[in-house]
Amino acid sequence: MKRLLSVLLALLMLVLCLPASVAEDVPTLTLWVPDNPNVSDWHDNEQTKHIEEVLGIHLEFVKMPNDSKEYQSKIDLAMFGGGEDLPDIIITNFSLSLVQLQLYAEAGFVVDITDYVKESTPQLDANLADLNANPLSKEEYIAYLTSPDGKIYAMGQAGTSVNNSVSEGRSVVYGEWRDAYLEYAGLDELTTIEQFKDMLIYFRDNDMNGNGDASDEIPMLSYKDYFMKCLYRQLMNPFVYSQEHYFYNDDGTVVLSVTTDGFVEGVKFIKSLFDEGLIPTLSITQDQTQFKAICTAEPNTVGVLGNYSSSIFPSSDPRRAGYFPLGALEGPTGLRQCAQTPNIPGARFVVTSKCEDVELAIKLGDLLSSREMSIWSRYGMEGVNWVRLTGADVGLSEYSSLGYTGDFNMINDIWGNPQNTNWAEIGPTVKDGSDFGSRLLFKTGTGKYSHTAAIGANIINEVRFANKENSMFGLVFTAEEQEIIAEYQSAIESYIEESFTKFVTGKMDIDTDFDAFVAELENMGMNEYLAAVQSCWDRMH
Ligand SMILES: [Ca+2]
Repeated sequence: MKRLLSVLLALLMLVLCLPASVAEDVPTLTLWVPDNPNVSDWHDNEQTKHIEEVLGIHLEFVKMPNDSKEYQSKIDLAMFGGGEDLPDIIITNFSLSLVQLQLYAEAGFVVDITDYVKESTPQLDANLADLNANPLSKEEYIAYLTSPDGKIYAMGQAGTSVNNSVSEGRSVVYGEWRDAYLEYAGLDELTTIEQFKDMLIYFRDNDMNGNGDASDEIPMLSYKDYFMKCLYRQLMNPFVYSQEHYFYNDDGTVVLSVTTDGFVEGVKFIKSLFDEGLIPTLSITQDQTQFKAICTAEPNTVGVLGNYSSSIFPSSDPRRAGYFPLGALEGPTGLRQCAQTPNIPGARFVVTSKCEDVELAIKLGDLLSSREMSIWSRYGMEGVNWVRLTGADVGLSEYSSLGYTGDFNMINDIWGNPQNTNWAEIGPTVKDGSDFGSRLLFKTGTGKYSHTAAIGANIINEVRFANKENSMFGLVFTAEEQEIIAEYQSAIESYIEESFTKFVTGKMDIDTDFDAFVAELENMGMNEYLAAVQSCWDRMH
């Protein structure tokens, strides 16, 4: 009897216990995620467990294709197929189109989260307020994620490194040769475009590499892929603001920089470099393989690389760490500027009409956008994957010229490998170029041949001259505007590139052919093109 009682008691306890765990009624959110090979198991994942514990929720995952095109078509199918198959939340490893999101919302399957994003994201707000080198304000975060109808349908991922934000408009100079010139010229640093030209002449006329031949030095060299970026923007910005797509904001009016007097002056200056043999025309025609072969040969022959870095050198070659950004050079009218791409967030987190608790979904998006989760999602866990360094352990930072020290070190780097520690930066995260990843410790020996440490040593002379007033980035075009952009943009840009190379090599004359050049741009639809950019700009600002 006593035994029966104990069995009954045990059964009763089991019955009482069973519903107890189910009856806890843990809210569940279902997420679509890409089947990324580096996230071994979305359920059995340290970051998932942490999130579930912090928010008191359960997360269910449905794996979608890791390939962005395939993932996008799954989303399209579900959105335009009645929405039955949708999860509560979609997170992606690519940026969704803000115009497309608006269409999904108009079809009734994506939730307008404007008010939530503006007012109910304390962790995101704290993280944004903490960004340094390439900051992103809450106002900018909102503007860059707002669809053309004025509503927000997604939370975003922002993480442009400070290096990537300026690298496309940069040329780098060989430090040893630059220093020899500065000493010869009695200068502390290179400031003006005239000093720059004088330096190239010095490289041309002297046996810089010490091989007994004063004629084998190439003062500046580029290649076709980066000629209109690294070389053009570096040398044109002292004359007129130059960024991608050649347009700029002139106090609310969109202007094509190549139609200005500044462009004419810039062309004349750059042409003088070609005329004096300071830049070989090979820079316009050769590909990266040829460029690399010339630059990496021994002894060194190239002074200035029209390239974003010296990463073309192997890590065993000291020259990899020997090239430094020129920094913004001052033009004849005192202009000293460069273009810096802002830290633009891409849409990576969408709440669908299937979600019954939008507030909870936003809490998840907000938590993922926190500093702690953004670091976790990229670098893993403190003490397990990375450590903070103090005292004598603190080393050289990648961004030493921005005042940062190497106070962070990876001890078990999981990035790019199958693991179950983090979400591999899928979904909304917010970082900037001054953050952990850029503050890696370069230990003696490895740092010696790091091209990024060399960049960081002079990047201050780029970012402190970033022109934000004239810059135009993060444009969100409507479908109609996009159609116009697609029709004209690439043809106009090809014509600009072709004409610029003709101007600087003497095949066209900037004095006599400039008017015809502008007239041809007009023939090509420049005004209609600029009107589309203007209409987008006006809506966004
Ligand atoms: Ca020589």
